[in-house]
Order: sequence, then structure tokens, then C-alpha cells
Amino acid sequence: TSTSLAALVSLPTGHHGIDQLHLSELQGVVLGLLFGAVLATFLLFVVVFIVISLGVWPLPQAITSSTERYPLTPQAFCFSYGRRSAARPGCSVLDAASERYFSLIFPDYTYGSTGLETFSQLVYQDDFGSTKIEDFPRFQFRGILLDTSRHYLPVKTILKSLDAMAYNKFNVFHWHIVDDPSFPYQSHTFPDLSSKGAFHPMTHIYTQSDVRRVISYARLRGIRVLPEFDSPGHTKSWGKGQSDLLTPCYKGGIPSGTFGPVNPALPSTYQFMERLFKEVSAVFPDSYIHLGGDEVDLSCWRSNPYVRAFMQKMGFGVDFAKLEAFYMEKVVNITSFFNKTSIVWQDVFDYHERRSSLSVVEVWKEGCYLCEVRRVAKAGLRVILASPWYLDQPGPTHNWARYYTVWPLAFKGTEEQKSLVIGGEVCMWGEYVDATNLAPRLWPRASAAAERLWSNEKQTSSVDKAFPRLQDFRCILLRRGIQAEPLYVGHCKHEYH
Ligand code: CP6
Repeated sequence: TSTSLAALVSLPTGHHGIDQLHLSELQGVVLGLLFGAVLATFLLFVVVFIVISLGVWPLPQAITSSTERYPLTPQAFCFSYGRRSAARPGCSVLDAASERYFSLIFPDYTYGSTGLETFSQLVYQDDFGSTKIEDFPRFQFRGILLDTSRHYLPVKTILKSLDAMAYNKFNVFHWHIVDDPSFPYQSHTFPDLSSKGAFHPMTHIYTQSDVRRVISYARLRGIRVLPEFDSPGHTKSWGKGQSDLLTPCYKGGIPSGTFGPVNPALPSTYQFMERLFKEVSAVFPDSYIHLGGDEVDLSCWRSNPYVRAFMQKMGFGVDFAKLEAFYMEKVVNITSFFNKTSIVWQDVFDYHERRSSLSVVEVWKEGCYLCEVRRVAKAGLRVILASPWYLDQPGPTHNWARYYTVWPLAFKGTEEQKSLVIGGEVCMWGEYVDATNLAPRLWPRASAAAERLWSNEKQTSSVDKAFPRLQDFRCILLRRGIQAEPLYVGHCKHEYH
């Protein structure tokens, strides 16, 4: 006789919005455990108890446990499709997820092997027995920004981060792929951008096959890839492989030899952007694209007589905000022609007069960030909140509790305005971060933001209650090979690292 155990996985119907398939959501109405007859396995009876312990993170919307316990053996365990699930048997995303999660549940088990030694090492117990979980995300956009321009991150490192993101139910990888220091994206249309603008033309680039690999790896984990090509500022590296793109700065009436933001006064600039974004729109299939638009240094534009003449001609006078807005609107229009919805940093909203041409605004500045969230929502635009979740700098003030105690909707506004807050994002800027320190700097502090973005706010308002659960979850991350840093004094039960 054999045990027949199954986890029922159901995808709710009517699933839409920015959220892609995510196993944890598929678990939507999940984990109804079915039991068949119980077993007799010769003399030795080895069981593995379900580990749905304190470490469930982020907290599901509803979780109930009984004290009954059921043994779970890998030979007799399987995931199956819920009867009323919107996903049908044969769904490749779900099948791949089942396989991955089978290995995560039974870490040392390989199909076909019945080594009891391996099994015996696996026996551990849990406080609860049968558990029913009902779950769905609080916000549809739960992102992590990684910056591959300040330091190149190997593809392997990005994939590993995607694993950890999925464990934390993040569903957007915001790929800040290029910036001032380097241009690692290998463009087919403009190969010089990376051959001249990357840190190294061969080893420190992302080929299109690298990008495809990242996108498909992310897709299988319910994560969408949101590329950012930030302009007109933060583009120094673009200038190395594309002459006449950046604005020549002037000093004492002559060119000083230095360059500023993208030159908004030349028609060739927009022809370049059209061709670049045509390619990028095809390589990155997501319907969203991040266009940056932040921190534009106006002094170089101001110094350039041709830029000033262009402004006169356009009727902008000496209002450089108008010039910035003009430029961004052009780029927004170019990308919308390629069927993309654009996301911009809050700077664009702040200087833009015709805000109705914008769609989604990402709030990143410190200070009264909820004031800004409110202003954007009042203007009827969607908001992503990043300000409280800057994780790139270490230090005593940057502790997890600070990321945990954020209330994204604590501003005065109507329900409709609040519904425009589509989520939030953890920013991991790359000035001080590369493959050596990325994981411990991200985890488990980003997990604090993950729970804020996923779980019911009322059920997760206590730092003290969250602490032991987060410590447990950090141990789970370690067991899965994610080098998450410790929160405080303690040890992990299954310390393998
Ligand atoms: N790079 C780009 C950055 C930052 C931004 N854009 C940034 C600014 C201030 C802080 C952290 C990061 N490094 N392209 C702003 C969105 Cl504190």
C-alpha cells in the first residue's frame, strides 16, 4: 500500500492586472491535502513532516492550522491541479514550478533513489499539521531594482536573485540596466553602445541571449522584467558609442570638452531613440518600460547656445523644466507607439505641466513621500512607492524594522485615489554593491518590504510578532542557498551554512 498525498494548486479565475502567475498565488485556494490510505513500508518507517512552520513569509491573507499531523513522503507526494483552477493540466509554468518546489520541499531527494540514509537526515518536525491557506497579494506591483551599470552583475547572480525574489513573492525585476558608468546592454542596432560603453566589451555585457535567459527564468517564477533605459540624465556611458547624442557643455562661449544630458535640441536624438526603443521593445516583452527621467543636470543645457536657441524657437523661454518635459513627452510617445506603458521617476511628474500624458510615476525621494504619493494619485496617475525601501546603503539606521513599518496608503485621499497606488519597490543601487555583497544586503531586509507589499496590513503591524517569523524565514533562505544576513543573535535549526 502506499500513501497518496497531494497539494492541490488552484489558480483563481478572473486573474488579471500586473500580477503574473505566481505559485504562491496559485496556491490561492491551496494546499488542501488529500489523503489516501496510510502505509506500511516494511520495518522502517520514515516520514517527513510538512514544514509550514513559523517561517511562512510573507504572511498569507488567511491561514488556519489544526493540530493533526500527516506524514509526507516524497514517493507519494504530488502536486495536482485543482478542479476549479483556471490553469489546465499541462501548463508549462505550473509544471516547472511543481518540479522546483518538489525539490525545495524534499531537498535531498532525487527521483528513483530510495536511500534511506538520505531520508533519515530529512526527518524533522513541525508544530502544525494540516494547514489551509488562502492567499492573494495586497499590491499588484512588488518590485526589486537591481543596478547593473555601477557594477556589472553576472547573469548567474541575477538568476539567483530571481530565485530569492520568488521566495519572497516579489513579481517585478526592475532592471536598471544602463546608467552613467557603463552600458552593458548589447544592442544589435547600436553595437557601439556596449562595445565602447561597457566596462568590458566582451565579459561585462548582457547579450540578447543573456537577456532572454533572464526573462524566461523570471517568467517561470512569476516575475516580470521591467527594463529601464534612463534618459536624458544618467547617460554618460551612452555618449561613448554614439557621437552627437549628448549635449556638449560650454565654458566661456566655447565647448569645454565635457558632455551633459542627452541633447534634446537635435532631431537626430529622437531618430536614435526611436531605433533604440524599437529594439528594446521587442527584446523585453513586458508591456511596461521604465524611462527614468530623474536628476537631470540643467547646467550643461543652460551653457549650450544651440540648446538655448532651440528653447527660444519652441517658445520655452528660459524654462528648462519645459525642455525636460518636451524631451520626456517625445520618449513617452515613442515607446507608446511600440505599445509600451511607460513608468517614470517622480521628477518627471514634478516638472511636467501636461501630466495627463504620463501613466505611472515612481516616487523615490526622501522627505514627505506620502505627500508626493497623494499628489500623483490626485492627478489620477498610478503610483509606485520606492522612497522608504532604499536598501543599497548599510548602517545601523537601515534595519529591517524600518522597512517593515511603512504604510503606503496612510495619506488623505479617496478609495479611488488609494487604488492608484499599485505597489512598491526595493531599490538596490549599485554604487557600493556587486556580486560579492548583493545577497546579504538584500536579504532578509527586502523580505520586510515584501511582507508589507503582500500581506494584510492589520495582521502584520507588529515588529515584535514578525521578528521570530522573519528569523525563521531567513533560515529557510539560507537552506535554499541564499546568503541572507542575520537579523540578530541566534542560530538556524537546520544550519547547513
Ligand atoms: N541613479 C539613478 C541613482 C539614483 C537615482 N537614479 C539615486 C539617487 C539618490 C539616492 C539613491 C539613488 N543612483 N539613475 C534616483 C532615482 Cl539616495
